[in-house]
Amino acid sequence: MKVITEDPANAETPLDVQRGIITPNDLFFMRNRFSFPEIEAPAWRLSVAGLVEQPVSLSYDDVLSMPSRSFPATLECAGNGRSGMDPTPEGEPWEYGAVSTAEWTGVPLHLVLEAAGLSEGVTAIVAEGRDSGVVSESRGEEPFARALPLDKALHPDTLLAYTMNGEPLPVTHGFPVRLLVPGWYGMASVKWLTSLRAIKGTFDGFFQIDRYIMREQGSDGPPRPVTEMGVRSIITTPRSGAAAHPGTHLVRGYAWSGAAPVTGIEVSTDGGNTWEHAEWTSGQARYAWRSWEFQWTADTPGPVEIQSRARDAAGTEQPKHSNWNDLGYCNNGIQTVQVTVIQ
Ligand SMILES: Nc1nc2c(c(=O)[nH]1)N[C@H]1C(S)=C(S)[C@@H](COP(=O)(O)O)O[C@H]1N2
Ligand SMILES: [Mo]
Repeated sequence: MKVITEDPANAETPLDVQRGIITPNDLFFMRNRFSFPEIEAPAWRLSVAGLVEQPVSLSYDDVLSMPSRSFPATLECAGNGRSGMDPTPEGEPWEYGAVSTAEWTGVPLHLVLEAAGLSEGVTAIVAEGRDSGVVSESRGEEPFARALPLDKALHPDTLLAYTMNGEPLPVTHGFPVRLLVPGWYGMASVKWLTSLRAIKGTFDGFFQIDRYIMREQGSDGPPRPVTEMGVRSIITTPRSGAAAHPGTHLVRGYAWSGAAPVTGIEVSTDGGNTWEHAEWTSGQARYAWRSWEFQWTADTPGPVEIQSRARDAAGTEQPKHSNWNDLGYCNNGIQTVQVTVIQ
């Protein structure tokens, strides 16, 4: 792993170790605000309360005994690629490896919410994790908590996830139970989940109103919460800075989008002047990225800029540059890999 900070543990998956669609658990990127909470499964409870008819408290075994679903989904940190923004905003200096994919199993969240019975007028579910710490001088200590709008909370693909690639969730990824909000940036997938609270109106937690919001340059509107992952592709081979001899080389990478499956992938080896179709090497999936490859023939010695550009089934094309914002989120702009052709 490429370690960004030791404690809290923040680390990205080195791009060139990624193979196939699934990221092994021990290579899956990690994003943590605080130190890991250690939870004993038998002592853990999930409380479902707030504006509900019947508050519910679930044990780990209760969750395991409920109907479950499994599917692969890509999780990307909203700060992935922040170091590629110009000027570089404050925050963890992620390159392009704060994104990974796992096969998740869990209970559709709506089953648990329906068991508690949501009251009339509920607009969001506040999901809170066991981890906490001082978030700012004025606010003091707060847990990691996020409000999920009701429609997304009730979507059948939003899970209380308890396995990752067929194993119980590792401590580092939210044991015993986390939210899995597929298609959305990672901050929505609250780890070490301990409480779900049905609310009406707004939630003013630090990670809701001071972080994971878009304050776009030149826009006077109120900040928007960060939600769905933008359409994006990354190049995993070659590495930026690599040297290549004249001849044929394989360019490889991944593409994904929160809105819809990705259906188009193109590569440019002349800094974005001309584009050619690359080949998918995995099938279409609703929430998982797809792998692709492209045969590049290096000829004239000198510097070459390799880029990739994805398009999703909703018709959205990956932009050349994303909108710069002071917290450095949602950089789905095209990545440039610099390679030098040498004799
Ligand atoms: N409780 C809790 N949940 C959390 C976080 C956290 O710090 N605490 N970080 C969030 C962020 S910003 C991301 S990108 C994902 C990362 O999930 P991972 O560490 O399993 O890759 O977890 C989210 N859920
Ligand atoms: Mo994140």
